Amino acid sequence: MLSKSMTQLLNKQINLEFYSSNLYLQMRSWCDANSLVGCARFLQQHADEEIQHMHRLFNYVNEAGSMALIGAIDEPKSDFKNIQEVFKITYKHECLITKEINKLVKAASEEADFSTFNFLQWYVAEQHEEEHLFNSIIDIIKMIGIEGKGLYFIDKEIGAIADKRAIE
Ligand code: OFO
Repeated sequence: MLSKSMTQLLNKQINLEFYSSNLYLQMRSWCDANSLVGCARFLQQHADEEIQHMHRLFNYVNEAGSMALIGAIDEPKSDFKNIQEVFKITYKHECLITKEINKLVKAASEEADFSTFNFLQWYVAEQHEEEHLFNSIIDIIKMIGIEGKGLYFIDKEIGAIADKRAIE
């Protein structure tokens, strides 16, 4: 059985995962509008993953005897300077998610709610991967550069990352 405060915290995280999905979906739209098909593929894939993260939490809250609640979801940013800014924002956003997951883990530990503590370990591992993934994309963009044909090669590289992840 979840405590009232733990239920509220997990519901807040459900909302944040929804927001993450919408943010990446909106970025996908920006990439489509700017003919960056590889980046669009990657961001769509990531938007779908965030929905899976949301469902995992949603099911856990309901299975644990509480009720998952969907609140209002903030409107995501839709205008970006360039692809570098898009991925800088994704990295910053994932760092924020990590902080939120850590707060949840801390709260579960303080309440001695070991079921939730155990459930959250999947998110701890996932955040480590997410930060690494987005940080490595920022490095790729920096290395290739967005000038001239750079954008074409960046798009190809990021599309290839999406394709590789799709078959893993
Ligand atoms: Fe990209 O992170 Fe969800 O949890």
